[in-house]
Amino acid sequence: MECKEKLKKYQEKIKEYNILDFFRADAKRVKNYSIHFNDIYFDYSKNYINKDILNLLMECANQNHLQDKIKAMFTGEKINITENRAVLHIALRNFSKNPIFVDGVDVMPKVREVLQKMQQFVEKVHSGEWLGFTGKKITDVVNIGIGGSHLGPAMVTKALINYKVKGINMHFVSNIDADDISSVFKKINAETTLFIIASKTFTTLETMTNAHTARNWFLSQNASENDIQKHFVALSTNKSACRDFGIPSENMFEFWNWVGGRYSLWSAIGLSIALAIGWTNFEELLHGAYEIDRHFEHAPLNENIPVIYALIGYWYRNFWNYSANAVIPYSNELATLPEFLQQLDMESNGKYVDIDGNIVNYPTGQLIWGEAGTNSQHSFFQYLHQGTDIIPVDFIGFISAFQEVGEHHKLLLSNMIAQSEALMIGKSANQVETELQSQGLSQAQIEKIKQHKVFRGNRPSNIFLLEKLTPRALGKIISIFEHKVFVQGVLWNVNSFDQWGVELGKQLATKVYNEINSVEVLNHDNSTNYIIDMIRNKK
Ligand code: G6Q
Repeated sequence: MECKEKLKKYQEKIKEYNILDFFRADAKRVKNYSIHFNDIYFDYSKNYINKDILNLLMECANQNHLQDKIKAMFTGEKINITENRAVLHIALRNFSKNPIFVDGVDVMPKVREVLQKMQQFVEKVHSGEWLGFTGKKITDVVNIGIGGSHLGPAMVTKALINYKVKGINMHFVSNIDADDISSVFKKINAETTLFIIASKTFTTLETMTNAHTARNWFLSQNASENDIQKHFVALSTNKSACRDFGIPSENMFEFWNWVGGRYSLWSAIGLSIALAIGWTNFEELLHGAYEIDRHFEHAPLNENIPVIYALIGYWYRNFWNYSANAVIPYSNELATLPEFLQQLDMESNGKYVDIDGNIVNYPTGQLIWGEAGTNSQHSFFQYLHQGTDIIPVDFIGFISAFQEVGEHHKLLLSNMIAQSEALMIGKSANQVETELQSQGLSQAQIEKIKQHKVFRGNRPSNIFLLEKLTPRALGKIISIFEHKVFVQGVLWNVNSFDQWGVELGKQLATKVYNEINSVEVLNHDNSTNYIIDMIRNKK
């Protein structure tokens, strides 16, 4: 029998079990279902899993040649088959001396060269050697990019706010809605502002529109064309488009087509991060990711954090039919991590065609969502505790705060621990009854409200606990998620590295835009025609 058949049978068998039964059956469950790796503690004991299930999940991973595929990624094979590209974000943080070849050429010297150029630039800006057109030091950096050229840098910069370099204010513009860039213009001075145009292709409509608006605004502030080179830099794979925009090659930080947009914060796309937190901290971020890369590549599957994490997600998606997964960081700085993960996970694995071009007959991908704790406890946690759907939850916490203020941090962590426990143990009718009796309610009153206060529990969760939210720790967290997405892509047999849904949007908008600006007869469906007409006529 195939592993999938066996897992289906297993699910049938244990679907009425309670996670607590697993704890009762195994006094060492926590030890057996958790991994310590350097400063990361990953507790996956509160799940519907046992050794048999994990073994079957590994069997599925082996059937899909997981280890060969990990090797293929790390050695630069062109695993992104629809774009005929290697997938080498791991090369961007490869601190070993080992070469990595693409088409017979070692990519590492170029990677190091760009990192060095970035470092020199960052240090010049911070030291004041790099000056604006009136001889003033740079105080504001505006990153203009979208999707993969925005979400990672914006998330990391916010997450590491405690490491922020003094005297540099960061701004991120992504939306084509003019309100986004206009609000930034109100806060900056052209003489002391550096614009970073971050776009892998340098053709993305939103980014190029914002970039031209920024350029026009800059020129309207008593600056000349010649001054552009002091205030605009580009992060891209498209040298000629950067030149056409007026950015000379010295101001261009290159990366390569084997860096996927949503995996690009480690590349030149991370320039805004390095400007925000300083070069050493940026390198620390890369080192964190590198540590996990080594772990992912070499640890046995049953001790491998991204692998186990991915297998559990696959188990729920494909055998329990849970289509969503909440990620809740108990850290205000990490509030935008779920947003970043939405792109990473959903753009990578939201695919109904497998790698061989067949329509799949099983679910793939999942709805990733979340928000920082404790805020989310006061919004959607109700749904997690008593909603009709079960949503597995992944908690992320840190033992120490960056700055301890009174009892805040202990209270924050207490909430995380209590939520994870409550999701599992729930609250029985008997407990509710005793509680209500002690409050002096009559039996009739108790019967009326009792059921509303019962929590069935038995809702699974994982906990990631790290020492502190440092650049290195964040690098590790992101890398765990990247590799988890990879493993799930292997299990689903999809290409996790293309994004035709995004490309579709890029094409469609241009066509509609041209039609809005013309009087030609429209050939869409009636709903689309009518709305285009309304915009044309502004009514
Ligand atoms: C990411 C996607 C997508 C991309 C943006 C921006 O993996 O490809 O989100 O990052 O569309 O693209 P550019 O960097 O080319 O402007």
